[in-house]
Amino acid sequence: MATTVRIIGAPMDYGADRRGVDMGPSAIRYAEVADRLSDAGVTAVDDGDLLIPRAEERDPNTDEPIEGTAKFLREVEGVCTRLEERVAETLADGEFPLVLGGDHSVAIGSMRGSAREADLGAIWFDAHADLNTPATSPSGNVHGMPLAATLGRGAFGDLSWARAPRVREESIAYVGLRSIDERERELVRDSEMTAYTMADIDERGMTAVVEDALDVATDSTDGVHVSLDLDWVDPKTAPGVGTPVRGGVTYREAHAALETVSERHAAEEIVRSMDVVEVNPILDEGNETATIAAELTASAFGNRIL
Ligand code: Z70
Ligand code: MN
Ligand code: MN
Ligand code: MN
Repeated sequence: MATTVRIIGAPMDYGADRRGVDMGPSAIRYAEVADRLSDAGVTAVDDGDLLIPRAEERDPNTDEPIEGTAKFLREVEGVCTRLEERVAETLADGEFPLVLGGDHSVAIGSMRGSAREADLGAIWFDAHADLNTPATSPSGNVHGMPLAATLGRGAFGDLSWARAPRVREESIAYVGLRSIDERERELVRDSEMTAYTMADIDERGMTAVVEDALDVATDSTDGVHVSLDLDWVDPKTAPGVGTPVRGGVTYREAHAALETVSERHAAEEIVRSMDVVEVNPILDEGNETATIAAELTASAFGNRIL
C-alpha cells in the first residue's frame, strides 16, 4: 500500500450500547500495530487520537427532528466531521489513512474523507449489514447505520455531513454477513450492494469470495475503502467485541481475506483507506482481539509468513 500509513485513533463509543470500544485504539496500539506494520515493510506514523468528549457528559437524545432514533447523533456528527478532515488531509499528503475505532460509526467520517477526491468502492468485513436507518433501527445505535448514512438513506438524506455522494451502492460488497435485522434484510435484498454471506464463504472459500468482492469494489471506482469490524471474526477467536455473533470467520480465513486484499493492492494500488473497529478491551481476554486486529492490519499491508 502507500509508503506511509498514518494511524488515526477515533476512540468513540457514541454509536454503540456496550461501553468499552472507546478503548479500542489504545488496545490495538498496545498490540503493536505500528511495529507490525513496519515489519510488513511500510512506514507507520501515529497521529494520536481525536479528542472525544465522554458519552456521560452528553445527552443521547438528539434535537434533530428526524424520523426514528439515532442516539448521540450530534456527537457522531462532530467526531465524523473532524475525522473526515483528517482522512482527506492524509490522502492529500500522499499517505494512507488507517483509522482505529471506536465503534463502526467512525466509518462515516473515514468514507467521506476518502471519497472526497475519488469515486469510492468499499469492502465491509462484518457480521452485520450496518444498513439500518434511524427509522428501521431496533436499537437506535448509529454503529448499525454507517452504510445507510454514507448512502444518504432515510433521515441521512438530509444530513450533509453523513452522505458521501461519490460512494455508490453498486460498489459496496459485504463479506461474511450473518446477522441482520428483520427490516434490514429487505433493505439489503432490495439494494444494489453485493452481499457475500458466511454461506458463500463455506461454499466457495474465502479467497474466491474476496476476489469477487474486490471486483465489485474496483469496478468503475478510483479506489476502495476496507472496513474491518472485528465482530466479523468468530467470537471464540475474537471475544472482545460489543456484539458477538457465533459462526464467524476463522483466524485463518480472516488472514487469507486480508492477504487477498493486499495482493490485489500490490498489483493495482486499489486501497485508499481502512478502518479497524469495534474492538472492546473490557470484554476481551488478554488483549487477544486487539492483537488479531493488529495482525490482520499487517496482513492487509503485505505481511506474510515467508
Ligand atoms: C443491529 C443494530 C451492530 C455491531 C453493528 C446491530 C448493529 N443491526 N452492532 N455492529 N457491533 O442495532 O442495528
Ligand atoms: Mn459494523
Ligand atoms: Mn458488526
Ligand atoms: Mn479502476
